Amino acid sequence: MGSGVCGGICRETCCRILSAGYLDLAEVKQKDLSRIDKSLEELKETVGSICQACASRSICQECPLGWLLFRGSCYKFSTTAKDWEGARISCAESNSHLAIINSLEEQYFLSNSTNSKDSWIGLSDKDTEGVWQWVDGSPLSFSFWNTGEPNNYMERDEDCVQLRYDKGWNGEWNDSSCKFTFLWICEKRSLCNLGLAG
Ligand SMILES: [Ca+2]
Ligand SMILES: [Ca+2]
Ligand SMILES: [Ca+2]
Repeated sequence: MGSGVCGGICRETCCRILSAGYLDLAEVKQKDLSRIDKSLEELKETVGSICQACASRSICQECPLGWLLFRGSCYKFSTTAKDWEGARISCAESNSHLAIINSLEEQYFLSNSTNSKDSWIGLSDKDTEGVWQWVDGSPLSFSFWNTGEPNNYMERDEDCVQLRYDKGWNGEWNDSSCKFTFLWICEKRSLCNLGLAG
């Protein structure tokens, strides 16, 4: 508080004004700080309870109503039959895709959940005969063909894959004509597992 700040005001008055101002500011700052502290505490509590809820999985509905949860994916089993392309479109309309089966666990879960009804999955060789591709463009790594499949049976053009159940089959894969109508299985990522592969 040199003469530059105090200008023409006498030094004592200037000091009083300045220190009063400083005290006011300090008080405001203290109030703000405690308000920020309080907000911070509340935020910590909120984050804590969100984390707890996440851990106990109660924070969000993992799958929409009517979808079954298995290892980070939600599955819907249709109740009507369509050809493969119709089934593919139906899944897309509910923001999902025809089931992509990546493991034996997923195969068993799905084949046990269809009520033994033949069901389309998202595998076809309709683009290039003999090159099997999932609907997301990924190539075939895991497979569960029945013995002798895929076979383009009776030299028919069998380009789409179903889980089959008649005549002693138990959900093994069969290439079938894409024009036949079957039930189908849609898959999408669970809401609580957005980071996991679908
Ligand atoms: Ca899958
Ligand atoms: Ca074929
Ligand atoms: Ca076949």
